[in-house]
Amino acid sequence: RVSLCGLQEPPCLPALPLIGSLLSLRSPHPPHVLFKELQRKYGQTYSLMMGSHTVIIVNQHKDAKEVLLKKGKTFAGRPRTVTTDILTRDGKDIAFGDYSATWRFHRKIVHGALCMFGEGSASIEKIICAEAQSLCSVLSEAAAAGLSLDLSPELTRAVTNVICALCFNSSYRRGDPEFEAMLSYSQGIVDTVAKDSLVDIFPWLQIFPNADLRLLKQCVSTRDELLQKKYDEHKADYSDHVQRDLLDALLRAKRSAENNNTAEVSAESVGLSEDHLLMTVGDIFGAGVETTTTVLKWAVIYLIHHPQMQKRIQDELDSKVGAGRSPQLSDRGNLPYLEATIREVLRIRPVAPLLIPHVALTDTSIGDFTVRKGTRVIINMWSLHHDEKEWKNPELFDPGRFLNSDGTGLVIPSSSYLPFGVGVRVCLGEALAKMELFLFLSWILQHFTLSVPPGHALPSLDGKFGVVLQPAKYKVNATPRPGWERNKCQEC
Ligand code: HEM
Ligand code: PLO
Repeated sequence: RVSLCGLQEPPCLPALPLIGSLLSLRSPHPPHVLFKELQRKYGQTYSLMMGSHTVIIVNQHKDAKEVLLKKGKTFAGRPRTVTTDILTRDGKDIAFGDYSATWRFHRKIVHGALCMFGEGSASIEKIICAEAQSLCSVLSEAAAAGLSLDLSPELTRAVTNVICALCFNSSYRRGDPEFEAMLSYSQGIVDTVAKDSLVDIFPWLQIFPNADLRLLKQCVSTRDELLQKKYDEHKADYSDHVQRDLLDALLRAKRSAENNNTAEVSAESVGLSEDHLLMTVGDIFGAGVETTTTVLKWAVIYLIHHPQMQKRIQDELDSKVGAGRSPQLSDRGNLPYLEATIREVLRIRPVAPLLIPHVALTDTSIGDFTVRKGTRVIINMWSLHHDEKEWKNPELFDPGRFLNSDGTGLVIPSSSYLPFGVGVRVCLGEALAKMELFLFLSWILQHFTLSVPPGHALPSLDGKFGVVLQPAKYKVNATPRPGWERNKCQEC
């Protein structure tokens, strides 16, 4: 079909009334893999119908950059869906909230609060290193007892405590019941939210009993209790003179809007209602926990699969940091192989393989295709990161592709690499996540060699598709490296 301006509509998968293209989407593969495959039949950019919504799938970096960067504001909208509305009280958060003055204001407050932790006694670096140290002592205890470990709860606790410090100025000890409750509700949310499940395609299905929706509502209500408790505590000891964390920064913005309250400008109308504050801090807490933990779990899996790469990182650590001190952020430039490994993990297993859907806010175009206002656009990061024209053997884990020819410096070998997105909706936690990945991995590998427990198969490289691409459970042995046996580690 040719539109008025002469541009064509993108090729569309077969669609039926009501169910849209659902029949063409039946596949044993997860959506990101299926959408990559469908390029062969429909080309790099094509559309499909989800119920009554037109969705364009973008599989190639040139079109992706047009959407995210060149026309970033035009495509900055987010769709309203049944599950994300439950999670975010109808889009009153940053990630799933539509493009608006409220969204921009909340991004600014979060950005400011994260920057506040750049320096000083409570600096992010110090907080992360304290957690890395506590993580290493748990691994050390397990090693001394000859135990294999599911690293997931300990990695999650370490990452959670970093974001807890930034959001709530608090932390969790091992076995804390509130932490255990958080682990369980958050997994329930990851398993059920924003998967383009049937209810999101057919909102009227909500009237029928639906196990996923029931689980989501239950998990969201547990999360809400936790957020409300933190909110009430902060409100009770709030002072205009000290800003301890993100929640204080949000409360300060609310107070200042209330003090300037006029008939037209209330805290409510500029998006500083209690709901908005809770949803913003809920986003940062949720994103802060699930994304970084998932990348660390993938990194450990790939290190176990490739012991020679682990050894190379350890050699680099031994020669550039040595045994007399712990790694710090200023070592980042001196440990290129570790950095290259982190980049490769983010390429081969992107945290959010389909990002969060974008929405066209006006009639516009992508490449030679016309796009109508309201169209949903899915950027398939999986296709970008596994594009055979851009990456040699894309399925192969090879940190070396991010190094220059003599292995001493870092490069980005292709423009088809956007692990944190780009443009107005770019990830708000990119800098924090990179610091955490670097420090946690360097501390772990300075102290331990990770391997699969005897008699166990290597952990699976298949991810479970959801709002984040999670690996399956696995166990590891963390063997202290020579010189880092128990006594020495307790000293550090
Ligand atoms: C959005 C990746 C960690 C907060 C995103 C997006 C991606 C992404 C791909 C979507 C961009 C889009 O829709 O165009 C990652 C990766 C992480 C990570 C790979 C870890 C390695 C974090 C952390 C935080 C965070 C630690 C919190 C401090 C957010 C928020 C958004 C977002 C709030 C929504 C932005 C918006 O819609 O305006 N992230 N993220 N992320 N991320 Fe991250
Ligand atoms: C993770 C489960 C939490 O309980 C709630 C939550 C909040 C924000 C979401 C996050 C979940 C998943 C990862 C998301 C993040 C906002 C931005 C981030 C979607 C659902 C990414 C990678 O885009």
